[in-house]
Amino acid sequence: MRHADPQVALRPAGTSRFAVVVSRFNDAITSRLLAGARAALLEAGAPADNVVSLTVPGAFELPQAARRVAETGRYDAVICLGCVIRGETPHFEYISAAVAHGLMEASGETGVPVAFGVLTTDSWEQAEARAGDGRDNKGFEAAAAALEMAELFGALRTAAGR
Ligand code: INI
Repeated sequence: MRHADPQVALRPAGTSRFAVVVSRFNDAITSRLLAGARAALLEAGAPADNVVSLTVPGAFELPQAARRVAETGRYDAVICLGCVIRGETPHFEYISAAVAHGLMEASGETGVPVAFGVLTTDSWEQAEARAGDGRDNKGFEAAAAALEMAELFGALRTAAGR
């Protein structure tokens, strides 16, 4: 099943700054998501100095870090990357739900867009399939969403005279 339209152009990064928060748990997958996110930001013209990446132990820690990063006011969007696999933990439902809700809250409470690049799959194979080289890499998709949201929020600030 395809989720991304590879024909859709990335929004230009402009002068926006991005923080990528990456979970170390299932690093073989999340490092691939980070590569996808970096590829998207690079393709969108983001200078290397405008992209920082930070690591956290597991997906559960992503919302905590995303919130603190957003609160610094230094970033126009935060991209969160992680991988939770159902077969590997009885905590799957708890972690997945906590991460999804937590990232939404972090965005809502800070006013900074937070992109959800967290795989929640039934198997390692499904995770690998979403972390490949193409534009349907979930990290690439999350970065594409962050680019669009950073641009949108910037336009809204300008319209509001801020
Ligand atoms: N964290 C993940 O990112 N993915 C997982 O699949 C996972 N499993 O399987 O448990 C996982 N657990 C760690 C969790 O995110 C926290 O780091 C840990 O509970 C400490 O707070």
